[in-house]
Amino acid sequence: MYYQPQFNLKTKRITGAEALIRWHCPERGLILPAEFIPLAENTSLIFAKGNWLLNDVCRQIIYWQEHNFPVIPISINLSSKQFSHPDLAKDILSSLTHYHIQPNLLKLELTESLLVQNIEITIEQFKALKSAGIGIAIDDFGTGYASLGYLQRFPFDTLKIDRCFIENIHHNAKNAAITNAIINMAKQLHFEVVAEGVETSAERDFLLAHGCELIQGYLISKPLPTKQFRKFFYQKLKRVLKLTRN
Ligand code: G
Ligand code: MN
Repeated sequence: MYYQPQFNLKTKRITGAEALIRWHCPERGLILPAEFIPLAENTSLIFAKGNWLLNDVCRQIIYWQEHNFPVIPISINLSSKQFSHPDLAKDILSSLTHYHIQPNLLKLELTESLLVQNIEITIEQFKALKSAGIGIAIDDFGTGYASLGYLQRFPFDTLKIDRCFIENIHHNAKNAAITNAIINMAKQLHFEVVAEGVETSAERDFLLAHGCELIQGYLISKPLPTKQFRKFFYQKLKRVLKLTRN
């Protein structure tokens, strides 16, 4: 598992992280989830993987807690098979109970294309997860086939703007218009809004000027293995403490 920080541009602090699975294949090197998750989904492997991933993240949260490291909410991405599984809410809640983890330390990310399938079955499960205190984010917002009606019916807390709209936002008038509309809508609906795939300081400055304080992307950091992630966290924290002292 790798962890990519989410960063608040106003407070200059890391406010969370997204857990991202990576496969180091002895023959082919690093393989990204876009390639191996669809393969796993076509077999029943994904159920095993989904539970492994959740439990691995839980163990990591516990490890950080036990070692007095700052604990921040961790987001995980749900796959389509996991999403439509009738025991989804039960399995997630029982993992949290098993590891004694506060539900507000976990966030679930769902892509729009997941929502379009099985909406009626899953809406109840997500209401249960949300009322337990787990955060729910809509991922890659703007690229799938979901209608705005999903925003009204589904219990989201966070909206993540897809990186295709963030790219070159300071030069691309269409991207700027779409992103501004998403930011404004998210604010009025009282969702937290996160810009994904921020790669340049010009993109960052544009987002901050237009009211989007939370960002994720290579400008802040690539996804990191756990030890490097923690090191990075402390480096950022040191910098904030220095700034506030001066
Ligand atoms: O769909 P989702 O947002 O979960 O995708 C996360 C993926 O995006 C990860 O594989 C991660 O490595 C990649 N990613 C994260 N930040 C950036 C970025 O700034 N630029 C690009 N091109 N990819 C990114
Ligand atoms: Mn995601």
